[in-house]
Amino acid sequence: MFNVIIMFRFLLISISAFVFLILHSTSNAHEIELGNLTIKHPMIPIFGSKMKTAAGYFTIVNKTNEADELIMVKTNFANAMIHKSKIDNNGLATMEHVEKVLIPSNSSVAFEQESLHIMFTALKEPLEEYMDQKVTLVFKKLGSKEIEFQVEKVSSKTMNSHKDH
Ligand SMILES: [Cu+2]
Repeated sequence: MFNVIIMFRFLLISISAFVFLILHSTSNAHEIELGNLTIKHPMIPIFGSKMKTAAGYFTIVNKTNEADELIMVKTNFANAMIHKSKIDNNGLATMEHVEKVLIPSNSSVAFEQESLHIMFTALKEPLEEYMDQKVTLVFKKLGSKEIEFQVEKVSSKTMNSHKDH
């Protein structure tokens, strides 16, 4: 009888953990429809309160038969530009400024770690978790679109590519 109670408790805990996971992942996976393009999960990871720079990540999905281009990024809270990380011949991680990013038809482009990202420098004030930040993405065809980026605390172990710049 005692065992049954323990099992029942265990089952309840598992179910609530499962429900929590589902709720959590849906709230993380926010998508913004911009007509021809969809922006998936725009986010800025933060590692602490002393960051002088930050990076923005998201995925742009283009389900149409027409390509577009991301030609500029703007924000009030920092200087923003498009960067691409790469590994140089000496095996060191570097990054370069990218003028524009082609969003081909019927495909998606991921801004993610060790790849494309929005580089934020000269932050006007520290980024804080849950204080979402507005970023304007300027597309050649679609025009200017203001997006809310979720500021999310992450451990430097899971995302350390931007600790050093
Ligand atoms: Cu960068």
